[in-house]
Amino acid sequence: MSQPAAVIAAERGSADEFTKKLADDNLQPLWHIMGRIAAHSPTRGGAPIHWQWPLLRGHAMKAAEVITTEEAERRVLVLENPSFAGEGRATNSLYAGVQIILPGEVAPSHKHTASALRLVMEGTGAYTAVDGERVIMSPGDFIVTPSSTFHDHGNRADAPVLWLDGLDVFVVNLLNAPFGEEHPQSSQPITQPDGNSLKRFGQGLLPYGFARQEPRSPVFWWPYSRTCEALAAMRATDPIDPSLGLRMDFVDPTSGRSPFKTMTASMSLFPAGFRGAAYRSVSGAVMTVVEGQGTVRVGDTEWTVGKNDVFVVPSWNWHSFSADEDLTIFSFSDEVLQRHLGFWRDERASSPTQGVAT
Ligand code: 1HN
Repeated sequence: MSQPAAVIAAERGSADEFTKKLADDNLQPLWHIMGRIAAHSPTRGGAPIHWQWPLLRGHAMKAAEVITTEEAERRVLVLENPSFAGEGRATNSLYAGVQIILPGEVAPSHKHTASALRLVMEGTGAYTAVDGERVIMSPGDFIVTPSSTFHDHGNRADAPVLWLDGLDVFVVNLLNAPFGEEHPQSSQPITQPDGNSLKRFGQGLLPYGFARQEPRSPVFWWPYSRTCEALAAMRATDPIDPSLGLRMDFVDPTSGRSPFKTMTASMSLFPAGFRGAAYRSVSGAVMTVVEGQGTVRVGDTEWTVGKNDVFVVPSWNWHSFSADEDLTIFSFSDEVLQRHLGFWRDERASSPTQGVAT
């Protein structure tokens, strides 16, 4: 039998009072927050967002006029998802930024728990030094800085160098595990020939007695020329995935696994004429166009994307790619971490229009 409105209101009032009393004692009724803390599907991946390269590059060049790398420590424009205003997140779990370093500059050496990746966007001849070794950067190169390794950057060329940074800082912060330290010298001492680790550990050979230092990848540079060769070989022989095109994941050649425990990075080629089927996974991703131009659809948003544009495909958002010319896209996400935890899932559209707003 239904109760009179006055009785319901009185009960509601005493329930509100009860909730307030609980809060005073640092208690919460689970029935008020359960939907929020244990949702039935992902809702907090942030918004789909697209930054065009001319805008990013223009702001980065301006930043280079207003602050030095020494002052800034790292001169980076953080790609912030508007759903996480003020938090510096690109997705719920990933950090992304565009870094610029001018000729003659040094970004001083430091180390931190967070792992970092770089994808070179413009300019040749800057370097990243990791653990006593430098790699010389060229566009399209993929470079990693493993957790807690000293790293610094410098530009010995005659033009600015810009790259995309990706870090797992929000995973580290979630677990409240950040530690960091400046190196006593702004450029760490170099003890190895440039690019030596790729030669020693990246050829399907290992020095006799090699012992892995988990979780550190001994290779930290994947030159774009090699990535292109791998993709071209894949294109010649392999079927093209209807959603993912031709995708190669970057791996530590000594383990066959992602160079990080937290982030998966990949390079995908969508051959000219590709019309991708909709796809979604629980790992939100940050992507950038390395070569070509195409169309990306995320839910009911569609972007024309060109070289060095950066965009975010949030977790569990249906998305698809089309390419009128060969389109090469770099992507990073938390896929490897979610797979390890047993959380990972993906879904493919069962009809060509699924996930596409009408
Ligand atoms: C960092 O160390 C770099 O080394 C770039 O280039 C961006 C963002 C947050 C924390 C550390 C770099 C970073 C960062």
